[in-house]
Amino acid sequence: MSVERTFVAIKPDGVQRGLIGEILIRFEQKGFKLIGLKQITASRELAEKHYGVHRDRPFFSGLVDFITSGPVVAMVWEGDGVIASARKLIGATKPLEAEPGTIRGDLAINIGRNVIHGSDGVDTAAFEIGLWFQEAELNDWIPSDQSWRVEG
Ligand code: DAT
Ligand code: MG
Repeated sequence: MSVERTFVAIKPDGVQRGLIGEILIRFEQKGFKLIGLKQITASRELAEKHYGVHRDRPFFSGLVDFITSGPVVAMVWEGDGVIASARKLIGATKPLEAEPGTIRGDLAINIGRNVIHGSDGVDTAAFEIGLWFQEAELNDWIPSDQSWRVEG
């Protein structure tokens, strides 16, 4: 696997329900490296760009209403294969199909309130990181225990 970066966001329902710590700890304990973190209330313009691929879907305007309804916690995580791994930690889009042990499987019921977003590929990760973060908000750093997380 190669070292990648992915964009993850705790949606307004996750923030309102007090799940920020519960979600952060899963990525932290997995061993991924936190590169960027901020709380931000998205503008409609930002939300419409973020969910642009769904523009023609019937749920699009409701989705934009929801995602702009309050603060989200936006993050960039780095690590080997983090894009696919984060999607596994997050679980299936429909929470009732998400396995127990995943974030959505453990913490969500409704597809329209599924707590968290994660990029679904290399191109979307790059696009979403650039959309939500300025370069200066991203931190390159070496955790002091890095040698214990990766093969030597
Ligand atoms: P994911 O968030 O797992 O990448 P997606 O990209 O297909 O899923 O959809 C983006 C979000 O849109 C999803 O997290 C919740 C919402 N959504 C998707 N399909 C929906 C539907 N049929 N009805 C209502 N909301 C939906
Ligand atoms: Mg998606």
